[in-house]
Amino acid sequence: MTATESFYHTPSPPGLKGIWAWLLTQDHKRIGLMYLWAVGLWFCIALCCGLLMRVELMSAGRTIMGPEVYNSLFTLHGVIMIFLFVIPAVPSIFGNFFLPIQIGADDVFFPKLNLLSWYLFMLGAFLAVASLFLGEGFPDTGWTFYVPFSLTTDKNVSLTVTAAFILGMSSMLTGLNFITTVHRMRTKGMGWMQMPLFTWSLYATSWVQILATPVLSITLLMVIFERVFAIGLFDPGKGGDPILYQHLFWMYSHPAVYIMILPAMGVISEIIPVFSRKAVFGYKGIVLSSMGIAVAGSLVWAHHMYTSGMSDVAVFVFSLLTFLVAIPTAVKVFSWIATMYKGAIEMTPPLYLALIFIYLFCVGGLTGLVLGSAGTDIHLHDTHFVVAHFHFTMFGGTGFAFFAALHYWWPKMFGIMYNFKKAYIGATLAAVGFIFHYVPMFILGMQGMPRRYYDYLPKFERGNFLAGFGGFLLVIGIILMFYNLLMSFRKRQVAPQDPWGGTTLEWSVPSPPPLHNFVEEPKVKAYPYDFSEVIAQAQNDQAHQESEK
Ligand code: HEM
Ligand SMILES: [Cu+2]
Repeated sequence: MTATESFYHTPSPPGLKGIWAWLLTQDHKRIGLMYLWAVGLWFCIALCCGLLMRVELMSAGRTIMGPEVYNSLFTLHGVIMIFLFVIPAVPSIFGNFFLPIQIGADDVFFPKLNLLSWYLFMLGAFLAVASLFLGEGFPDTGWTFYVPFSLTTDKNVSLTVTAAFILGMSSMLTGLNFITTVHRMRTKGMGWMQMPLFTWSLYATSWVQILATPVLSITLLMVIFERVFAIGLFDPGKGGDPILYQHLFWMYSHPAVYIMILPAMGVISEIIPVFSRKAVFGYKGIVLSSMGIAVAGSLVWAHHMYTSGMSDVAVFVFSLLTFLVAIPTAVKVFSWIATMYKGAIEMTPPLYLALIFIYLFCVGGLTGLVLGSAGTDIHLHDTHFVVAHFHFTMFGGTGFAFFAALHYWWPKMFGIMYNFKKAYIGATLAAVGFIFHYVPMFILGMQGMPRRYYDYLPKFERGNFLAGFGGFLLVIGIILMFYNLLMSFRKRQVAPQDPWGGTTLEWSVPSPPPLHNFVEEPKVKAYPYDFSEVIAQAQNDQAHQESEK
């Protein structure tokens, strides 16, 4: 143990005990952990919904549930996965915990606002689930709440939409907090180009959060107004336009995929240099590409609407812009690969998960180009190809980056180490299951199996059976990974301050960190990924061992 008490032992505000020391805390690390447990719980629930749907689809016709239940599960799965897992997971958990430490600060700029964000998140989550049991039953619109169906269905759409509205507020406040923290709280001597890449990615994400989320909030309010007052915003009979809804919805929801993926890319940009013992290749390139993705990614929303009857010119322009986003994305992938090239690679579970991320995310990204080009999209729109594509990017991407981040920062957050062998087995099983689960869906989609359908033609049965089988492998792998991490609480194998040889500031503080993060003034390196000391230390240790032999 270190002489300084960890933040587990010193609550903020002081004097609070037990559960209140957590529920009223203003410490960014405790709030990060509170998000961890909440988000983890939601993820498991949504995972179960997904698996149940997949079981239903394993054979044609009715298998374990009726179509109504399927539609509800389907909406529940989408809403939870998007609004309660992939959007908040990395920024709210790891961003809250590590952003202040990485820039040498005590806390975020607005600690109380941070706590409020957590409460809004919990309130939104609670309302989303409550709408399942209130009214006529859970909405069956899918997470996109498309009009006109969302206006006419007698299910409890208004409440779910309100929940999404509140979740949006939570997300905006977190973004605002991070931007202010980065601008105002960087420790003395840390210039913009000395900031770790994870912090940079969160900074870019935060701008998207505060600029795009209001669009969604207004759109959702419009849906509520339509449902309650029928003023005709979207109803052509009253001079409204249903396509307007799609534009407004995707003006948020496409940028939202960058809210999901940018922090994930930030995690990978931390992990790759550490385990290659090499300065990240093209630091500035990664920084600029984060900002580039944030800007370009906000201009491509209508690629979700090629088949909705836009003009050909609009289709052409949005297709072109969509392809432009691929450039900054590819810059990142090439930088990661170039960082590993001729590096002293040390294989560990976080690096292994990061490599799985790169592979799955590339498949997701490249199939995104297939959908981004209008010609092929006409054929593939609303087929299972789309389902495979977005699970590859969101689950293979953000999901696996989340697992990687958990394994990378676990020793720092809890001060304990987990079992490597079990982590590898879990990760491998999850990755193999993932491929068996989603690759068949690409093929099914190309053959014409629609998405969001309860039943399908008998000729699609084999592919769906395989996908269901892969789904089980995937879920077993994930359970194993989580189980292994949780078991580390039982074994309590103490983790050192810097188990991986990391160079960013979080590795210069005790594991777990003390309340005020830094015991002494943090020393800022001229360049955040300078491994010369770590390598020299390792060589020293080795020489020492050999002289002792
Ligand atoms: C990070 C993980 C995941 C995310 C972010 C995610 C997200 C989503 C989203 C947004 C939808 C679309 C819902 C809609 O259109 O309303 C969806 C559909 C679906 N998901 Fe997931 N999901 C994840 C994991 C899983 C897993 C593990 C399974 C199965 C074991 C699964 C099975 C399904 C199924 C069967 C559908 C319906 C597909 C359709 O017909 O369009 N998902 N998911
Ligand atoms: Cu999009």
